[in-house]
Amino acid sequence: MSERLVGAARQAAINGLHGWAEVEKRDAIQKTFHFGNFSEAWGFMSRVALAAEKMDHHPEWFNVYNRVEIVLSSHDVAGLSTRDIKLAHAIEEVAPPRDR
Ligand code: H2B
Repeated sequence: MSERLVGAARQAAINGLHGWAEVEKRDAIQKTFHFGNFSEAWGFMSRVALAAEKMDHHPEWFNVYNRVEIVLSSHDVAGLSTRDIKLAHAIEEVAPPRDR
């Protein structure tokens, strides 16, 4: 378990990510990914799921056809932690080029 990210460390961590934004009225970050079709979106979700299982840290997400919206937050600290930032970086590695 790691601690909630606050202050300058939090800002630096978010700034180090591409396209991730803070969620309004919630201590979490979000990003939406776009694909050519459902199959590509599902392939991406499968890769993210494997990474998440390895890290024992899991995304909240919503998929409709070719779009995947992901929210990252650490439930055990009720907010953003370094585990969310690590998972966000892992997600970027398997993200489609247009969203990187
Ligand atoms: N994922 C997220 N996003 N937050 C958590 O606090 C969390 C998790 N906890 N995945 C993990 C699993 C925990 O429940 C297990 C028991 O390690």
